[in-house]
Amino acid sequence: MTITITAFERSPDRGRGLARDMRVRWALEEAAQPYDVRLLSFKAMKEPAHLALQPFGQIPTYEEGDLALFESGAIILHIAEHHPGLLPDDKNARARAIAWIFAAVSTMEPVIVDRETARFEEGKESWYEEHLAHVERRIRKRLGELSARLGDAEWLDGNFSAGDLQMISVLLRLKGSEILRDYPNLSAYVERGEARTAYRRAFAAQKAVFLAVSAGG
Ligand SMILES: N[C@@H](CCC(=O)N[C@@H](CS)C(=O)NCC(=O)O)C(=O)O
Repeated sequence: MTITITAFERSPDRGRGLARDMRVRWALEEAAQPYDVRLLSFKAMKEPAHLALQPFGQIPTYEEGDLALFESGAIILHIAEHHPGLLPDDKNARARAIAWIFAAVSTMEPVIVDRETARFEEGKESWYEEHLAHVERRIRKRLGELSARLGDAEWLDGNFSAGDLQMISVLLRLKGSEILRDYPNLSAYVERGEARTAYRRAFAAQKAVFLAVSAGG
């Protein structure tokens, strides 16, 4: 059955791999599943046809036969549950890997995204710098906790799993910032994720969309 995902026609991150279709592409590459991509303009994302798939008018979505899914965490869990390689066979280890998918999107991502929201929406306010200091303190708290848990391990819990995939995807939003550099084990963890063949294939596919659109003007 053909898998179709949605992605930005013109990604605001200019092909830096931050748009959330990247996680889904990465999971599909890890699972060696071919997929089609439907590119959407910002206008199309808010129209009824897409809202029927994604009630918040966002990407990514995932369609396969009569299944339509939204939320990157749910999509990644679905892919991981239906293809080998992204979740351990042992029941308890599997449950823990799933917990890391949730930790990435519900504990780590909100504080990290807050920093981007503050920059875009409040960057010109007189109180922005002070506010940013609070936002960054909250990020550092979570990074410190995650760093302590990861320690010297290669991945969060045994072998690479969908939990690592989602966590690294979230941490990548801090790539290049000194906040992440202050946690060398987390920086190295992110780099290990980026070095995976599946990640590189997914990144190249997403970047190709940006390059094609740029070349077309
Ligand atoms: N929690 C959602 C977030 C989806 C999301 O924020 N998508 C962004 C792109 S990465 C988007 O579509 N932004 C455009 C908008 O919200 O209008 C998920 O993980 O799938």
